[in-house]
Amino acid sequence: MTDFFKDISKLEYKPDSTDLAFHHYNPDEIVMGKRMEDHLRFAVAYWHSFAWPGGDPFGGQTFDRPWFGETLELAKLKADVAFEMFDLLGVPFFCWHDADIRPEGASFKESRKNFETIIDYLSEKMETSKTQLLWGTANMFSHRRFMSGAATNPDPEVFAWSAATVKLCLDATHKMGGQNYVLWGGREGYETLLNTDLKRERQQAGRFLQMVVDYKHKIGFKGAILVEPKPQEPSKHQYDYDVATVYGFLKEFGLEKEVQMNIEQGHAILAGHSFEHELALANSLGIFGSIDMNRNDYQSGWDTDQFPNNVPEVAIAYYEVLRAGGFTTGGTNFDAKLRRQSLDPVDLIAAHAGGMDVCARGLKAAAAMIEDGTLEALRNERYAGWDAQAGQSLLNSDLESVAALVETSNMDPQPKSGRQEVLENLVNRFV
Ligand code: XUL
Ligand code: CO
Repeated sequence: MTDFFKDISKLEYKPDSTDLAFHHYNPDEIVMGKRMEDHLRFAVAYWHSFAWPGGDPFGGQTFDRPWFGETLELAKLKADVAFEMFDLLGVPFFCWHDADIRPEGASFKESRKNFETIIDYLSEKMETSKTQLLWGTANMFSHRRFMSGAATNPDPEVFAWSAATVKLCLDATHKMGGQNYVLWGGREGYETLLNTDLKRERQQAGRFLQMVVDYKHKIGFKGAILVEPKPQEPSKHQYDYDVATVYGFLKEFGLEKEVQMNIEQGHAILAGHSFEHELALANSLGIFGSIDMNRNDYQSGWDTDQFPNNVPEVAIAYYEVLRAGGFTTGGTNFDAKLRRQSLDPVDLIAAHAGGMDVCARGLKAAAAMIEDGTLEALRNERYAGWDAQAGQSLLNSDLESVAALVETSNMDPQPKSGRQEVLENLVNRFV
């Protein structure tokens, strides 16, 4: 045991207490026939909670963690503290980037050896812990070698380095029994079109993703390959802009049956969408996978990665998750970080506990809306004409026949209310 969380004890569900506890998240509570824990499938993101030093564009490190530094010994201390936090929170999952968990070496080989040492260390911890791996991923955006992209880099050697990195991370994810592998291309995009061959870069990205999918099958990794869309930041423009753009990309390279989406709340907002829009679209395209839960500051326009605290927004998001049939390999990863003034160990615990409570409230509200059924009934009623014989035969007809039908049947369509305010009032009863 380290003494990092020395004054904090394991969190329990105590709805009426004012202690540091869960007030809404009750893992064993049954929601729509399933334990709440199995619905939400919470994961802690290693990078924000244990690797991020608290910097922003105007200031450097604010956190003073005893494990900061690039040695194997410190990486092990970081892992010890991480698993202590997982245990305090009782979370079923965590997620990592290679760079979060291991010290960078002087060469690829040295970094690989460091990585493998830490993967063994984490795997050992997982043997006696409830917390397992939701997904692994490669950080191919922080080191300067990736400044012009990873798979989309103008330099083929960076493409090769990136391929070697993903192979390593996919191997480790597979070995640890990870349930998914994520690709987020923070620098797979451009800063200026003036120096960018957009066509070539997209082809490189397509080939790269094909290689990842081929390798997944070769090693027998049964988890999902997930792409995480984001429109910009750090790049001015990112190729994986949003769900619709990524779907077009997957279709172009014949990968739409192989790859699903990891959808992040803050990224949806940056793309000018709502979280629920991205979730509903992915579901309708058959590519919904997992979520990164957080929230952006609606005024600043950055990806601020704050812990969620808006229950109505989260409820509508889980409503779409439930409509998609819930998570299979996916889960709720807190891709969220403390504010840089939140210096104390207790802030890390409170942030996650609060986020878990907000998600629990959202899930319960979403389940109540599904169980009530009025929303779905009203939606279905709106489209009832398409379920009737006349509507169905229109879809099997042709332009000329449909045109003739309009006159022969004296068609006279009557506008009907969309009932938006009624529906919003209805949702308000549940959140
Ligand atoms: C960055 C982001 C990443 C991915 C994993 O905005 O969301 O942390 O989730 O690389
Ligand atoms: Co994310």
